[in-house]
Amino acid sequence: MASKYHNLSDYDINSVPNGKGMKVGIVVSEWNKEITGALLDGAVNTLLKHGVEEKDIRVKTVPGSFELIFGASQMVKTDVDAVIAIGCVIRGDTPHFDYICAGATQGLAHLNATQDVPVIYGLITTNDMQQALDRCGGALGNKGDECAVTALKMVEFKKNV
Ligand code: DLZ
Repeated sequence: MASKYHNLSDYDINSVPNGKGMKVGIVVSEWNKEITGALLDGAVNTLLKHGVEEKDIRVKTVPGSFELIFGASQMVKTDVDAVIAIGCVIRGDTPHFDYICAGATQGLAHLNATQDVPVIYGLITTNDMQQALDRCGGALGNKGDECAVTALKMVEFKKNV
């Protein structure tokens, strides 16, 4: 589970389906923009690398991670094959962190279980800024890459299930 034992950008390139013709929506939170922007870049670059065309990647921003639920719930109603929700919540001095993390996670999990389009969990929840930097292109890779690969695999899964 711990990312410190796993580089988020490491994957077997041969196991990733070709994304040509797949449409992917990305909902990205503006909070901690430095982090979410880097996660977004990772996701987009990985999708392009695996054949998704630029015109088939739709990016929309929402104010904070809590709004990822509404953003993703709208995005799944469009013609996309998968939705990636990208956000970053960094622990502060109050329990707010726990409520946002729990709310966003439960909301996204609910969508994933009830809608016809896979919703990929690209929310990073960290104790401090350094842990977030490590996971958006730093020492532990980029969770955006991981989400893009997961999206392609889940679209393929749905095709074959
Ligand atoms: C309010 C808030 C706080 C304190 N921290 C974060 C954060 O670290 N990451 C994040 O994505 N959003 C944060 N927010 C904003 C909430 O997600 C949400 O936008 C507001 O509570 C309004 O619904």
